[in-house]
Amino acid sequence: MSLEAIIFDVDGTLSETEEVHRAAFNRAFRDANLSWHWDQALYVRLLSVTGGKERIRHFIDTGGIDPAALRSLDEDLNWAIATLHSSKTAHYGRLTAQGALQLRPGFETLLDEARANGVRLAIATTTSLPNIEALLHSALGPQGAGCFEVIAAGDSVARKKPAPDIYLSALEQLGLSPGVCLALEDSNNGLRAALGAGLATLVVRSAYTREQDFHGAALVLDELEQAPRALGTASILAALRELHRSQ
Ligand code: XBP
Ligand code: MG
Repeated sequence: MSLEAIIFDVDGTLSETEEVHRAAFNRAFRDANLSWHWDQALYVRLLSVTGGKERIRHFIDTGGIDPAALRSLDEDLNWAIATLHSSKTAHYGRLTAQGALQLRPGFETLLDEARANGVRLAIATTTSLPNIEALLHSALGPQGAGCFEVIAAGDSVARKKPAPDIYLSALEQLGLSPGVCLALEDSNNGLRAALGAGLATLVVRSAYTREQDFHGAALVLDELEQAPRALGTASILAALRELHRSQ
């Protein structure tokens, strides 16, 4: 079966976004007069929980804060977390609009090659749609989001990665079986989600996931642009076709 579609993770895969997410979380906490500050050492642990709202809740539930700070939040904790997360998303959009992010090496080339050769493109991500649109607009221009035929994102499914739900949603919207697709991921959570949906997966390690376990990946690279050399092909798309064929 030939490769008909490529399904991309966003954060850490398309772009090294997590430092901008981390800055956005900290600005939202500051705006809410919370003394919370997520440094890199803490954030690498918190990233084991996918989803920004779920991550904030995990931080609260695992005792990361003093009870006084909790009392400063709305009595409806879920409402308070949702409000904090909306503020964070607004900060992320502003930081991204200021040019804080670009695509990782090789990704824009792959998008161009895929579109020129009729390979369909989709996104399956835990992050929220405004964040995706902000990233793609900043990195690819006003037509950026239009590159992708399907964008399966965030709260559109009941269970976030490592559950396979978001990849199953992308496959359903594409109308394709996993056997004619390839997933690109950067994290153990994302890899497990893609494998759970039956997708062969290429992993490109990212800054926050470099030490994670990628057992089950079809191939693990430090950068996508290494794929042609790793697979003996002339282009990145040809490398992904070869990787898909060999699975
Ligand atoms: C990564 C995530 C997201 C981001 C933060 O998603 O788990 O939660 O860290 O974005 P993926 P939100 O790797 O699947 O793209 O605050 O919008 O969740
Ligand atoms: Mg990711």
